[in-house]
Amino acid sequence: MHIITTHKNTDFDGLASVIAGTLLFPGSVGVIPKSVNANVAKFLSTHKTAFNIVLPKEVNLDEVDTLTVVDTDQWRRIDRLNSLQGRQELKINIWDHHQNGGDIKADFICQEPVGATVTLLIREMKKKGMELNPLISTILLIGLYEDTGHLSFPATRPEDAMAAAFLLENGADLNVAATFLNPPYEEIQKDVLFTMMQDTEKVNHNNYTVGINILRLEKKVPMLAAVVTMYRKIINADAVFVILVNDEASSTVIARSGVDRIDVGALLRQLGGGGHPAAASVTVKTKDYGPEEIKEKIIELVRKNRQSGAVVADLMSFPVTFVSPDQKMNEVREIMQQESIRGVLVGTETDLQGIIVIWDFKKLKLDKQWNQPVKAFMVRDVSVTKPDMLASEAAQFMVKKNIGHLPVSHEGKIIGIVTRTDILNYFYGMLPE
Ligand SMILES: [Mn+2]
Repeated sequence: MHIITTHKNTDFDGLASVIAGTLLFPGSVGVIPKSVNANVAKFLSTHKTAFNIVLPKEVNLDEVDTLTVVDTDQWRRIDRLNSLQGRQELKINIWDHHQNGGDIKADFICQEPVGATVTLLIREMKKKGMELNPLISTILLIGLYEDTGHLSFPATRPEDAMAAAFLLENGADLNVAATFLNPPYEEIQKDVLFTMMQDTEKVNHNNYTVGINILRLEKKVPMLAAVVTMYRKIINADAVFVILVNDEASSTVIARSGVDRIDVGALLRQLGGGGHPAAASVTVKTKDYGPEEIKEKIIELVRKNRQSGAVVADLMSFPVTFVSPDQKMNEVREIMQQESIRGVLVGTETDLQGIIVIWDFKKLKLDKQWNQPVKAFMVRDVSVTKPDMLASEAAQFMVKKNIGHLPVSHEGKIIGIVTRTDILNYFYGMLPE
């Protein structure tokens, strides 16, 4: 018997991947954990019979000879199948898009950093030339959209979009998908959102804002993760961490990020959790850390977070062209034309006196002014940066100051210059060789 299962607290990507697996591998049975997310439970309550899926307790584990695990690679995340661990002659397959390095040792692994696990299974379906009915296409699309934020999360890959196209071609129903993806907010969710907004503590660090919140709820709130996503947008934070006190024994942290530089998955992994750069969670036992300690820990992690992003030294141009303050304007213009640059620095590496950029030429109204020295037209108040400043921060600084050239100073010497072109190249991933 071949069973296909996924992680506990099953989300739509997990469910969709199991269902895709049962179609790809004829004769297999999907095993859905007892605990599933609230919106998945709602979906299953009306759709369960349409699929070849059962609960773990309905499986006779003695008959299992093949185990396929989707959307996780960790034993502790799957439900009640632990007795299979270490069984001789059990064939194990993994299909996953997480990069956690889990402890399930598999005979076959398809693990790639796409936006949703179901994308990897859809690739296989396309290869086999399978056609899907609208119901199957719709549930697979819900999984794909949930994990990629409707193809908008930074982890989304081109193949996710092509998988979505395949599902739409096969009749996926966007109206049905929307009902499950955007459940209506009810009074209970609004109350929680309001409570979170009132108690937010904001931490500013390295030009980004992080909201942190300890939440004690009297009863379980469905769709809390969706509320946290909305909460981040409403308080306009780059990332949020909501510490939900479950009971005396444990708390669960739900984190959301809207920027590349704060990878909440990486941050929460340091507390034993997991997830993606944009969405992650962890459950912490109170005997390890109480809610207040978790908060301190998160603030510490946020302050230590030095995202691996490029720094100014990685993208600056050098060597830098300097002209003397007495150089005539027509000579300066010629130098800029020859070198195809839009600005030059005035002075020397160790004595920066000013900058002149192509826009400053507009100050020259009369022909004879082209014979005057550059010092008469240059801008004297020049902002400089350091080589270890984050590229994204340099970009923000240049936008704020409305400047196109930012000289880079190291130990009293100008060693390079960052231009708008350098910044654009960086943000579009076109770093020079
Ligand atoms: Mn997933």
